[in-house]
Parts: sequence; C-alpha cells; structure tokens
Amino acid sequence: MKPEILVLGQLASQSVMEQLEQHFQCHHAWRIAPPEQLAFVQSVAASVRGVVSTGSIGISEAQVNLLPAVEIVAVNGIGVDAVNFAATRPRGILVTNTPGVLTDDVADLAVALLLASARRVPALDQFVRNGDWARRVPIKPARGVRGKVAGIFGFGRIGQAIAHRLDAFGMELRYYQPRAVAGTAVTLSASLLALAEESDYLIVCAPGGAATRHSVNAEVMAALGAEGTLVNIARGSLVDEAALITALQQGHLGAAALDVFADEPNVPQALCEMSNVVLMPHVGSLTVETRHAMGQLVVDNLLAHFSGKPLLTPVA
Ligand code: 8YV
Repeated sequence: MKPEILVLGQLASQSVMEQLEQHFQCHHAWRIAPPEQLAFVQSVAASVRGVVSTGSIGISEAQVNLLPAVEIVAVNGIGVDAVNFAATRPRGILVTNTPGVLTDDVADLAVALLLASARRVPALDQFVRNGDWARRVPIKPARGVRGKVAGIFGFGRIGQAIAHRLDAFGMELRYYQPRAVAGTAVTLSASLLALAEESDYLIVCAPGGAATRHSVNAEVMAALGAEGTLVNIARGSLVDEAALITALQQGHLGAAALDVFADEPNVPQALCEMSNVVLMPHVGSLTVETRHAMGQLVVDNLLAHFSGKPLLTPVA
C-alpha cells in the first residue's frame, strides 16, 4: 500500500506532482477552498504519514495535532520558519527542506532587485509606456553601483552567492551575522546596525523566525540613510514593515526593493504607491529549473524516508 501524504501546497513542476501521485496516496488540501480545508484534513488525518508543504505555509501546531500518524514534513523551500518545531520535535516528526538547489536563482533575483532599484527600471519602464519619453519629459539620472558598499545581512549560501555576483559589479562588500564565516575575504561588520551604517545597499538574506523578527527596525533603516536602499529576498518578518513605510515616507530611507512581505500576499497600499519601491510577489526561487529541482528533493526525501534510507536534506 502506498503511504498516504497530505499535500498542503501545489508544487510548480508537473513531473514532481506526477511522481507524488505515482509513489503516494495524495490528499491535496491545496485544491480545497480555505473554509472547507479543515474538514477535509480532518477527514483524512488518521492515516496521513507524510506532509508536503511550502516555505510560506510550513505547518502549524494545530495541523500537527490533527495528524496522529505523521512521521515527516517535507518543505518545498529552504526557509522552515513557518514550521512549528515546538509541535514536531517532541513527537520525533522529521522535517526536510530544499537547500542548495535554489541558491543561484534567489541570489540572481537579489541582484536584479538591487539593479532595478538603483537604475529605476520599473519607474523608467512606466516612463516609456506612459509617453513621458515621447513628450520629452526630462529624465533624472540614476545612481551607479560601482564602488558602492553592499552590506549582506545573513551570510549563508545565498548571502555568499550574492556577494560573489556583486563583486563582479565592482561593489565593496561587507556582511553581518552573529557567527563569523571562516575563510571569506568579505569583511564582517560589528553588528547589523554597524553594517547598515557602513552600507549603501542592505541586502537581507538571513533566516526568518522569532529570533530575527523585526531585526531591520527604524534605527537600522535610519542608519542605512536617505541615500540607502533596502533589498529583502528572505522573509517579510525580518523587517518592521510599518517602520519601513514611515522611513520611506519621511525620507529617512532612500529606496526599497522587496520580494517578501509581512502578510503575503497582502502588500500595503503605501508601498504600492511609492515610485522608489520595487515590488515582486515572492518569486526568488520561482524558475522552471529550480522549482523542479526543489520538488524533486521533496519527492526524494519522502521516498528515502518511506524506504528506510537516510534523508537527503534533513533539518537539524
Ligand atoms: C518559496 C521560499 O516561496 O525557499 C524558501 O524558503 O521562500 C521559497 O523558495 C516557497 O517555499 C515555495 O514553495
């Protein structure tokens, strides 16, 4: 008999969805409208042994408590801040994620956001489309990035991949995270506040969760300054979004380029109205290639678990 799994989020790769169907008896909660989802999960809960989730959805304490037989939660994403470990750990429920395979695409998007903000790509795209160029409206020169300082908050795989790329643009690099990284040529700043003070661009790629919630606060944004730009490709929870809006409105911060938000998919109207803000709908890893590789890791972790083999990418 195929193991039964609860699929909480749709995975973008068709081949991955087919493999899930091939190897498991799938209960697709994501196909059910939210008001009926709880009843659906309750109706299948007793025999569910595995869960497929996403970085944003994770698994809540209430969901874990609904599943008496669950053994493994396979997250299609690197961030596991939405997984309630206080509920999974005491029951020995295993958790896997998808590190490594999404590094390049997420780093690429961070650089794309930085450049789009510096060179005002969305605003100038509008400028052409709405006829301002044809009307010969004067164009304010953008700011170059060569020689500017990029401060990277969170210097894991993704942070280091961003550093590697920005080095090729002639930017100066610094980073901050609580634990120093051995063997890097990039300078460690004394604190996040110091990093913001020393940087023209602050790029947030630290893990989300309670420990880092609102690390980028009003003080950090003021330190980044009126000419500074905040780039966030990690989690909305890392930034105090209300303070960000105030800082941008009052000119304490120059610009922002954001792929992630506090309450996705709801983006504050104030941010949508600012021309010095670049907005993306949480798509750092959303390429055909990477979403396939992530989904394949989800499938391979589940197959390993249910055949008694070691997990490929367990979360410690
Ligand atoms: C995805 C992410 O949004 O990896 C993460 O932590 O946030 C993203 O890659 C998501 O998990 C896709 O399912």
